[in-house]
Amino acid sequence: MKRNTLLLISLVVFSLLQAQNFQTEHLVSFGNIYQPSAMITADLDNDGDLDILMSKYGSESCVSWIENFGDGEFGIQRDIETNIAGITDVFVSDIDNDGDQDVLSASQIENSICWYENDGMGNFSQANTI
Ligand SMILES: [Ca+2]
Ligand SMILES: [Ca+2]
Repeated sequence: MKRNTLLLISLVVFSLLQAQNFQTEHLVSFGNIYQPSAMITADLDNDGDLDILMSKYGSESCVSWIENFGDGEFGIQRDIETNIAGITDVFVSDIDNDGDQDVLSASQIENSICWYENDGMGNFSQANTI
């Protein structure tokens, strides 16, 4: 009996998980996305919604963010860094403990880790090399 109950619970959970279908994909288009290397979401302008932070690795290596308008629509690509080659990863954290999300980047080619101070509205400082 106990085994049958566990089997029934497992089947119900499995059925519920199978019922979670994703709807149609939504393309976030903001121009050339050549050789993207990393992407995360974070509220970079403190308006309560998750924006997109991304990096590109190749000849157009950069760190950029795209504002989420909160209704499934996104703004234009805003560059944070365009002078460091080979950016392989991005991360966010409140590095200076002022309540907003600052951005970090890692470059495989330049063997560097940098952070960019956020003014709280999505405007970022020049690179601070760590
Ligand atoms: Ca936001
Ligand atoms: Ca901060």
